[in-house]
Order: sequence, then structure tokens, then C-alpha cells
Amino acid sequence: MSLITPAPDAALIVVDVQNGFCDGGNLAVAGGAQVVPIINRLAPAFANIVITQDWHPAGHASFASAHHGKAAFDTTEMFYGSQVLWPDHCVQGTPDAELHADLHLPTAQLIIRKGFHAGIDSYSAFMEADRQTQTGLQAYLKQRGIRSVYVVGLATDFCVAWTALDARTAGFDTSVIEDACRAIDMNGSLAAAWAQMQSQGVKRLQSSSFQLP
Ligand code: VGL
Ligand code: ZN
Repeated sequence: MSLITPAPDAALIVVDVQNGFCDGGNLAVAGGAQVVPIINRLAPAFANIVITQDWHPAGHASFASAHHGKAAFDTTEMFYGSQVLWPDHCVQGTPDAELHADLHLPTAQLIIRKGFHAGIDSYSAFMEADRQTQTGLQAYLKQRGIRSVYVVGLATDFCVAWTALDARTAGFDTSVIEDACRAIDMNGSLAAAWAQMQSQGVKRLQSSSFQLP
């Protein structure tokens, strides 16, 4: 089997590798920090790297604490549809929102923040949960001539999956590097995310498939 060498017009999208989603964080994903060395190893193979950061104002509408009588991991109806309610996490300017200290991506060109509108969540790095509001990432990547994207980070079944699905919709050749991601996996969300991604033509790869410099 031949190894993958990312093309010059490919981008690595590193999703939400923040303290909040790693061990000790406010919305810790099991094994979250384990993706850090894998992403650090993959990064030199990519000419283009974009980092995302979940970046919520205090009191954000995705926080259970903002909804009377609700607990974390309950759901509620927002104006745009069903929303899982989370513990307060990745509040702007707090240590929980900082990128993991061991993430070493000196060549990354853009950090895109999302989830900063008080009343709208944004799992996807491309489009907010109202499915109307663009983050600007699609235009950025298109203007830079990017044709394919490889998505890694946290969490597989939420921000990684939504980002990959929107990348497909935007016309990018899209892959998720599975072992460079970790999942929240609540109520079958991980299997559902993979089924949806695969039905939309998102490729499922492993980091061992890459030719690394
Ligand atoms: C995420 C839940 C809430 C993620 C962000 O990065 O997958 N999940 N906010
Ligand atoms: Zn969030």
C-alpha cells in the first residue's frame, strides 16, 4: 500500500485541541491529549495548516448553566433546532480555551475561532449551528486555492464531524484521520457521525497511512 503525501493544495484542519477538551478540562474528552503527539507528527507533511478554537462568551447559549432547570448533556430547542447543552467550556480568554500547551504547529497560518455568538453554537469550523452564518473559513480556503482538507482533533463526533461534513458540502476532497481524533460518544453519537460522514464521501484514514517528512 502506498503512503499518502498531501498535495501542495491540501490543508490540515486541527479542530479544538484545547485544554477544555483534554484531561482536566471543563468538557474533557477521554484521551483527548493523546491526539497532540500524533498531530505534531503529521503537521510537517502539510504546506497549509488551519487551527480552530472553540471560543464562547461567558453565559453562552450552549451552556446548561444558561438554561433554568437543565443539566449538562440534556438537550433543548433553540431557534435553529435541537441543541445539546454542555458544561461551561472554552470561555474566551480563560485557560480552558487555550490550545494544548504541547501542540507544536509553528507553521500554522490561521487560527479560526467559532462559537462566539452568544445565542448560536458552532461545532463546524465553516458554518454556525443556525446553518446560515459562515465563519469565513470556506472563503479563506477557496481564496488560497485549497482543494482538499484533512481534519483532525476534538471531538470526532461533534466538531470534527461537522467540520468534515461542511467541508464536503463546500466541495473539498475531505478526509478525517481517525487516530488523530478522540470522541465524546454520547448516545451512539460516534457511530452516527461516522455513518453520516461516510455516506457523504468523507474518507476515513489513519495517521500510519501518511508519508511523513
Ligand atoms: C465541541 C461540544 C461543544 C467539540 C465543542 O469541539 O467537539 N463539542 N463544543
Ligand atoms: Zn463548544
